[in-house]
Amino acid sequence: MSKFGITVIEHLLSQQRLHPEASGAFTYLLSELIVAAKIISKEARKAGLTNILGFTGDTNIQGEAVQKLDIFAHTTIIRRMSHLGQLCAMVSEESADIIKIPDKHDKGNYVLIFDPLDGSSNIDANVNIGTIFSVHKKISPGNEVTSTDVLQPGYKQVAAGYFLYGTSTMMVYTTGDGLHGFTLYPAVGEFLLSHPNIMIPEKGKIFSVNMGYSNYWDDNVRAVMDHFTKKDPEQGLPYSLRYIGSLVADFHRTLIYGGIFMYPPDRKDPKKRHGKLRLMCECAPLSMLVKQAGGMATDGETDILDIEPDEIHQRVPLYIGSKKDVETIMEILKK
Ligand code: FBP
Repeated sequence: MSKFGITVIEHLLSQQRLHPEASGAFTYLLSELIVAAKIISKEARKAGLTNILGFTGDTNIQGEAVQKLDIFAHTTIIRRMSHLGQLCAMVSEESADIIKIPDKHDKGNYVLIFDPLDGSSNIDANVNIGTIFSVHKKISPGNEVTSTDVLQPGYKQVAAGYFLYGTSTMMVYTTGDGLHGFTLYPAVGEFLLSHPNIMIPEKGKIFSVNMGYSNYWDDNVRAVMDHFTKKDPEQGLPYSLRYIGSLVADFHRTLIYGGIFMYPPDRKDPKKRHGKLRLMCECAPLSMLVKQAGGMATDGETDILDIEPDEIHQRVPLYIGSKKDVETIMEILKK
């Protein structure tokens, strides 16, 4: 039977066999996260028909108005993952602090970090949205979880991925052995392998950024945009501009077609002086994925995976995508 079409669980088990020391705990953890994503996908698909569109009226730790589907996704993941006995803690974009595992449940050696619903500003307009996740191993001794277990640099992730709720529902993940994409086959309710060993083109033709902030950028950032919009057919310039405004969707397109996605720092909002996107639940997991696909990710100076987090909701600038395009950006930003 061809490789196409195996289920994600079969794939996880084949990945597990690559690690004879593996206990199966990680496979169990991801298989439950997949169930949570199927529930979120089902709810998102009928969003226009049920009372799940719009805002809850609350504001989250980021100062953003919370969408009903945000909270549905957040509570669904916590409910499914808390009782597994594989986690010692969780971090959600929607929670101010580390989410401890209730005492009534067994605890494990993994930390799950997630953005339950990325692109929430697009929910009501029926535009692609997603869930992003990152998994770390507990490093401190004893049962109690400490901030050192959570505040780990991206290169220490044992797995990362996202679910994309779009024309089809997809799962893209890595455990460090290549990057693989699966498509949910609604008729059987299974994620089937559709994109094995994803590799991003070395150089692209598309750049993705919210040009609406250009008046708030530093000159070196504007120089980057001048580069991608200048007329130079020999260099394949100008690039085409695409921007959905859902990180998962913009990243997925960049992964498949190549090119570059950027969220530079800007002076429009003091909170975004260091960019808008969250290091731990958005930038680090996507950076692990793009690296597995032969691409690169930087904050303009440092590889995103080498940044030591100071706090769980830390924001960083993000330049992610095809290797040659990221290298070009770092050259320009250095000037
Ligand atoms: P959340 O929806 O998880 O808060 O993510 C932030 C986000 O919506 C990203 O998905 C997207 O890339 C970015 O913000 C869009 O920001 P802006 O509207 O400033 O361009």
